[in-house]
Amino acid sequence: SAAVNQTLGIIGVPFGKGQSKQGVELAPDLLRENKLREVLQNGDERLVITDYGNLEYAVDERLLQQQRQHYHHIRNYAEFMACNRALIEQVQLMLQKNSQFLTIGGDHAIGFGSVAGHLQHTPNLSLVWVDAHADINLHTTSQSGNIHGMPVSFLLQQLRATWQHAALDEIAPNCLPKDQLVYIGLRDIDPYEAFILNKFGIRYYAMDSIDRVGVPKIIEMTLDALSPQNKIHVSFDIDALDSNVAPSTGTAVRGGLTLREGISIVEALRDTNRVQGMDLVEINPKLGSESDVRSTVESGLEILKSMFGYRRSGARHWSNLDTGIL
Ligand code: HAR
Ligand code: MN
Ligand code: MN
Ligand code: MN
Repeated sequence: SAAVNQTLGIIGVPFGKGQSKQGVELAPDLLRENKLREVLQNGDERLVITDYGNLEYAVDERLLQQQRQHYHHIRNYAEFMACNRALIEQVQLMLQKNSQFLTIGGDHAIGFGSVAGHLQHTPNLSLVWVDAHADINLHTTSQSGNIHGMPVSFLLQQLRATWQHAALDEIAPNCLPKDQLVYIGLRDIDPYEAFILNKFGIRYYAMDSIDRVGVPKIIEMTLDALSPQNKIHVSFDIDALDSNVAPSTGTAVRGGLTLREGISIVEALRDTNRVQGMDLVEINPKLGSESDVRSTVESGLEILKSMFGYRRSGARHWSNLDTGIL
């Protein structure tokens, strides 16, 4: 691999108001307590990690007014926008100083700010959304009112008009064309989400496709679909993994990716050397038993370490070792 140092910025986003279960806001600090930094470092001194702590934000009157006038039927719109507005700025700061960044949620509502911030720094971006859910509801289609089921609709060029009162052009003028999005792992799509995915011809590889052709073929089709020149953002919802390896999450769905399939997807994307940003979201340590929480955190860390350094085929920095021993 390249001799240049790899620099990674980490931001924790303890935001849980995109859904209604307590606990998801504890995940960034819990991962840190479980040696996030050491796991990512994996003994490779060429990886320089900067942890920017947890994101702070403030709600203002204008957002409250947007909520009252236009978005009162979805929960916590103003908080969502305030948090994501801050995250959009934070991601750009991290990319000015680092070659890559990692956003740790929090619920998946923060996928909007993380990807939108990335798009403002790097307009030619592709997005791989690994999830059991499509998270593409509009405020007019959501059955739950939970905004973690909507972030993708804020990102896509073709859906932006549905958020006409959100002033998206002010906080995030660059958006994502629908052909630069691929979903992997879906298995719980709302009827109106299915309508949207099919109306716009958005590429999605649901679990049935993965069962038919396997992960290597899914990755091949994913990379064929995305512009080869583009950087890549990987937004990884822990509930993409099967609930037997990631039980502590707010909307667990059975029949998901095995941990090996998850690792395999992340490794293949990493090996393009084009991944510039990643999210890990929806770990909720208040759900399930102590051992459920432990296995969910361990699975999350396995996914992250495969993206940022660790290789099942042996550490990449072996060639830098002192080989005087032989
Ligand atoms: N589609 C459902 C809704 O809109 C469930 C969304 C659940 N989302 C997440 N993130 N857990 O993927 O409410
Ligand atoms: Mn999600
Ligand atoms: Mn999900
Ligand atoms: Mn607009």
